[in-house]
Amino acid sequence: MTNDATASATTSATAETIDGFHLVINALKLNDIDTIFGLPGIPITDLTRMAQAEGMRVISFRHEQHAGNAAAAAGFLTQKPGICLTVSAPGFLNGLTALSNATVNCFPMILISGSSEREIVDLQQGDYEEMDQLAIAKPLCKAAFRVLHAQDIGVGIARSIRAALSGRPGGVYLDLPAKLFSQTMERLEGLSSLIKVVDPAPRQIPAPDSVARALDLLKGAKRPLIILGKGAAYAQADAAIRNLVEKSGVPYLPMSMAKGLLPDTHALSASAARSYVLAEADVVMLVGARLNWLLSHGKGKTWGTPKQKQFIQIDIEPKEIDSNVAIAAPLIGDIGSCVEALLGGMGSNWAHPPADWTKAIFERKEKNLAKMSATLALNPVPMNFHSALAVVRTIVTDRPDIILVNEGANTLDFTRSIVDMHQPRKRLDVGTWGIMGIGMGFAVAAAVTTNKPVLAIEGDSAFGFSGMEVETICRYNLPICVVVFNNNGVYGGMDVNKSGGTDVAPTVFVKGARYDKLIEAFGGVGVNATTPQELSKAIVEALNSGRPTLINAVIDESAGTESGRITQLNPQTAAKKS
Ligand code: ADP
Ligand code: TZD
Repeated sequence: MTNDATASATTSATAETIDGFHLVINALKLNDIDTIFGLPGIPITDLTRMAQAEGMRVISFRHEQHAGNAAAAAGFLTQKPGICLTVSAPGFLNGLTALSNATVNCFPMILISGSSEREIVDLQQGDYEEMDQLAIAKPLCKAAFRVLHAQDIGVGIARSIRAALSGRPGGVYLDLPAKLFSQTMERLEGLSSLIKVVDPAPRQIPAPDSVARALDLLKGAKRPLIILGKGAAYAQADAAIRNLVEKSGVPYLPMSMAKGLLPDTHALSASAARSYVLAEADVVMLVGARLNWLLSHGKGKTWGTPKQKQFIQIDIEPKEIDSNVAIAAPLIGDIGSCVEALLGGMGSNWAHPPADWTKAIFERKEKNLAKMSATLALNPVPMNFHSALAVVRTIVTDRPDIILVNEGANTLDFTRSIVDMHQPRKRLDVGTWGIMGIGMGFAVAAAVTTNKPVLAIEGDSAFGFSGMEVETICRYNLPICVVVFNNNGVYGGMDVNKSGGTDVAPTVFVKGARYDKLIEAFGGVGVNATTPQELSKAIVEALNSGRPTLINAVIDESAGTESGRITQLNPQTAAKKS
């Protein structure tokens, strides 16, 4: 629809009055929100123009899901809710996947959607893009609000910010019907109705007896383990967390997005002995990590069950406790406060875990790392995941400030295990759902919010979900280098059509596709890389120049496995096992 297009942003306000558009913009700015990720159209086109005119950064996407993903990643990186702005019904629905995903990941974001007229929607009289958006959003996010009157805009935005950030962070939906934007109020009265949210994520200090209980359990452990999750990365309590690990001397495992919270090369990292420590640990302290499918629900073979295990869990959400197995020592509070309290309670001569535990871990680590080095040193033709990722690993070690975005199946699993991270919050990936399509949205948010170079390592299928956003990357000239691991399909390109028909198998794509050509259409740099040397040269050049780049990395189409490391979740495999 183009009939709302006006050459410049018009406003219903006068010198003495202020309109709904400007109340929204002022309310966001008052709360230090300076960026909107969105996609214009009725009824929010003018809002995007006016926000830009008022000095906000407005990043326009090609599809709302990616704008929403960008808002979610911005929320995770900055501890401020990322804003995604969409049009009504279809635009809202396109943004909704990102809103739900943000909520599942505990990332703070606000999806603001324009909506049709309440009177028509409620009588279902068929308005333009009619939908009862508030009702649909409610079960999929942490909170949902609608504002009908200009004088309530301040409250609506304040409540949205507070709901997104306080307690367990998450997604919030804010419904702004079209008629709201042109409502006017007396200017001073309007401005004074806006709220600057005070202390939106208040510290939550753990109860002293919970701290003592946790320390008692940890002290008695023979084979303790700390697991750091993305909640720990979000909390920005990096120094305290490092202190806790080092002062306790307890080996730790970072979950995917907690990698780099301590450098992956840290002596106490147990990543290279993951199976061993999960099976053998007797006391496990979870720091901002849920015992969900990513940790095999805290039970079964992975955990060496039926061996006795006890858990300490630090989380801001009390309802998380006992979600899968009994938690012997829950520690409810914000991670910074909980970790500081533990450090305080440990005193100055806390005994490190028994040496036979740390020694056994160290030996397994050394063996596994040597095995991995040998695999990484091979140079097969065509490249496989390992030879391509050996290059990425070296580059990320040389440039630890790079933000790595990562999605795919094999591309995800191999990158996570091969590429060491050295700084906190430098790895963004498919998160709790294992969702494809976060790639370009997360990359844009990372570049926009941090001004650091971004390297997106993408499976060819994964890239396809958000690939059109390379135009967005070029349009804003963002320092993003996308590497598509092109193995001709979903998981690989070897599948055959068992009917013998002419259609290719459902997982197979056009063979030998040249993804690098896509970005050239928009003035970016495209490179086809068939060897580790070509790949390395192209990534280094992209990072040095800061120019939007897409590298088509040609990977052996037989190198991957079905579903990467989660093959066991495929129904047929699961059925065979049970
Ligand atoms: P991972 O996938 O890395 O294992 P999860 O997303 O499962 O991590 O877990 C993150 C946990 O962190 C959630 O249970 C969430 O409630 C918690 N969390 C998020 N922010 C904080 C915080 N500031 N303080 C305490 N807990 C937090
Ligand atoms: N759709 C969505 C939104 N999320 C998903 N996770 C999937 C579908 C299913 N899926 C995966 O779990 S991984 C994947 C899909 C389609 C793509 C794997 O292929 P790839 O990576 O090319 O991205 P590899 O490296 O070839 O395995």
